[in-house]
Amino acid sequence: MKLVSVFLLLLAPLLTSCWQLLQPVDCSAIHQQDKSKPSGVYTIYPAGERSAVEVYCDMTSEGGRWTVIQGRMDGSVNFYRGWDQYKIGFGNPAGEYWLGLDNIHYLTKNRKSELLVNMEDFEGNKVFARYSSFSVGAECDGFVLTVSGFTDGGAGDSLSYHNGMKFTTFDKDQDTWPQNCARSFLGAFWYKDCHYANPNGVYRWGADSTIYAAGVEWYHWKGRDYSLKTISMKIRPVL
Ligand SMILES: [Ca+2]
Repeated sequence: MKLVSVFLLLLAPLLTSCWQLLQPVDCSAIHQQDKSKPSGVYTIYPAGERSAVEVYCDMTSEGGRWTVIQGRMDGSVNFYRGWDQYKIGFGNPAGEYWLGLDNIHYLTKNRKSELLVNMEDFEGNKVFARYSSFSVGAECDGFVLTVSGFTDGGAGDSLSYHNGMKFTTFDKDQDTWPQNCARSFLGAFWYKDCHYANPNGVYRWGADSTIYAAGVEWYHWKGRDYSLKTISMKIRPVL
């Protein structure tokens, strides 16, 4: 009996490293294991062995290793959802989805992470915005966004304005505006008073001013009434 215990103890570090190989925490870990892995849908474990979740890994943009936390591309998924949905995540990792605030928190809480936001308009123009530091706090503090270190890839900086804000959904108002920004701009985000970026807004097909500033927007690139064709937010640990 004793011998078995000692044996297991000796084995423990080996088992732990095996689990890390079998249960990668993010797309960066998958890339580190095998640098030939292509972009696509993979299972990651942001918070231990019971936290399996499917995500899209971008293994090519700007050196790859990116875990996609948010993606819009065709309007196939309804993003006008409440707090519980934004907390746990929703959608399809092969298409449009939101990874979930809990998962984003786990992925960024103990590791310095960077953020890349890729976007495209309906004319085929592609730009990006990059931030050298990105993290999301715990639910008990309102999932506060911390973002800094902007680099311009043609998109302009529409996210630094949201730094330090809590997350707001139509059923949980944590913005600084008298009304609820999520209800007025039909999305869910780290709204302030209210937004320069509305990536979770209503999917529309390009220029559309039917409802002011409610589209999938990145103000510093396309203004208030242009809804983007695609936008994806992706993170990776800074090595
Ligand atoms: Ca408010």
